[in-house]
Amino acid sequence: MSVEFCGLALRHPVINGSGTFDAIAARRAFGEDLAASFPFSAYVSKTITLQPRDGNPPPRLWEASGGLINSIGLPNKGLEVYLREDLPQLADLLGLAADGAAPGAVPLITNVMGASAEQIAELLGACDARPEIAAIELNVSCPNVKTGLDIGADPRQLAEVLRAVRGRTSKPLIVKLTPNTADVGACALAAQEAGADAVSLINTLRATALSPDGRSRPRRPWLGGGTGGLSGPAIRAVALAQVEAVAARVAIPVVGMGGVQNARHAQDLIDVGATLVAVGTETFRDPGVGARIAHELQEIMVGR
Ligand code: RRO
Repeated sequence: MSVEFCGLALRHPVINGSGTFDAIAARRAFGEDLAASFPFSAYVSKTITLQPRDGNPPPRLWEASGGLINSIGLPNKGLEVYLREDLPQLADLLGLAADGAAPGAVPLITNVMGASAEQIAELLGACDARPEIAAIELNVSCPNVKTGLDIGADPRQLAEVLRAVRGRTSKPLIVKLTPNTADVGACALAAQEAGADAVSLINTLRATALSPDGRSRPRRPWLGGGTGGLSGPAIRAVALAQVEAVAARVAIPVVGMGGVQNARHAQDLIDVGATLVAVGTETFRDPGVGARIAHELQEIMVGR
């Protein structure tokens, strides 16, 4: 079940989707058992920005048919506090030595997002200096401050930004693609050509929900942030199609995700070319789902 990913030796191919599993909060809730048998083979942090952010006003969640619309809005403590306060706790929880060495430990992948190449360069440079961080995942679903368009939705803009920042880190760089684009394969190829070591997908699909009070006119958006992103089983078939399209276009490893609830769903993503599978929304229902899926995947592989 072990798998090599961007130079990292992972125990199995199941990791978490960024923003869906807060390991520090989970340790408080579930105790030391979590550290003793961490459910994922690598841990992906929630998205960190340069400055602290409060996130969107409530409501932030809408339960859709077979899925969840979130409009969380990137609440986080900002880079400085993440590095000072969260990183030591994560290193302890994941079993990382002070120099980042991780024999038997769970490698840490820090997810970052910036609204310009300058911001992203600063985030990458700061993460590069920390041995606890094994790899960096760059979330490119953020609107460009100048154009207002998502950086990752346009292959040319994505390549331009990546070329400008790539030199700021020698750690593996995973680009988390947005599914809200005309040609996700072209975006993945642009990322590869601009120096990405891997791509991950899919992030959530742009979605909205109207207030259930049908009498209000005009009908109001339910989510405090206006629109949100759809995740969960409702997007699984879209994820499978996009992961297949991307894996056919690039030579770098692909992390597939979107609506994975069991090993069959994970195996589907692997069969269309994913090296790793990430589990997101399902972890809200079952925080131990990563270990369960890894175990079930092993049974499928033995039976093949
Ligand atoms: O914080 C969010 O609202 C959020 C982010 Br950064 C993301 O990448 N995907 C998502 O569904 N929500």
